[in-house]
Amino acid sequence: MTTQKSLTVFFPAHNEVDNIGALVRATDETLSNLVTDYEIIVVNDGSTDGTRELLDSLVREVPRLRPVHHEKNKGYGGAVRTGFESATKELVFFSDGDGQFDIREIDKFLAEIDQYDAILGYRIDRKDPFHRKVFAKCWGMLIRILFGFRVRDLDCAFKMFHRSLLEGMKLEAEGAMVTVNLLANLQKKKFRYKEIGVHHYPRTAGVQSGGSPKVILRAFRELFKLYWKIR
Ligand SMILES: Nc1nc2c(ncn2[C@@H]2O[C@H](COP(=O)(O)OP(=O)(O)O)[C@@H](O)[C@H]2O)c(=O)[nH]1
Ligand SMILES: [Mg+2]
Repeated sequence: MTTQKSLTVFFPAHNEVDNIGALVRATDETLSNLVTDYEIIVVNDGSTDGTRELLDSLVREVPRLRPVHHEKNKGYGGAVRTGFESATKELVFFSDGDGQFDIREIDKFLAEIDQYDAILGYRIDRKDPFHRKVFAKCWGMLIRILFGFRVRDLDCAFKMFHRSLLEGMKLEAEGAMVTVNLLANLQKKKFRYKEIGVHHYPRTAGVQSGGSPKVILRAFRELFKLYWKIR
């Protein structure tokens, strides 16, 4: 059923040439059956694998696609910020550009968003290496201790917000810490949210970087930098 909602969907993407085309097409097909007004933004974060060229040519086939390019790689947080800043519709949703989620599950989020400020996904059965799941548990506990809030799956890249909620919000994290930055800010505003389970699939192409030492170290650096500012 199509609703009158207006929706921006965005995906951060760094070197996702083998994933992003199928994801954009699936998103366009899904949204065309769900909402009357939408845009699909892909934030290409300085990819060097042809993601940029692919997106620029895909616009002819998917006119609702709006690629936004970073000349240089900024990191996940920088790309998420660009996504929020580029969004123009009333609702904003983001997921990953690697195809590890099923975009069709967005229908459950659209059905509930009118009653909440945000809908946050959690991965029902996370398809990641064991050490990543252990790390995520510890990270979640640390955030709970430092910031006093707990969500079921902090880094689940399947979240929807009313854009009005985000206006004027400053996100400073350049890395994976951006999710905590965002949720801590919203927590201060006492936002009302619901958590909904979504399925998660193994990566079938491209390289996973979410658990790399570089990403983890940066998250810790930004955690301590931001702790005093955002708690
Ligand atoms: N903007 C940006 N996105 C990245 C970067 N590294 C990974 N990504 C994107 O972030 C998403 C999640 O990355 P991934 O490596 O799969 O992490 P994981 O799912 O947490 O293991 C994917 O859409 C990637 O394309 C980066 O340096 N910058
Ligand atoms: Mg991934």
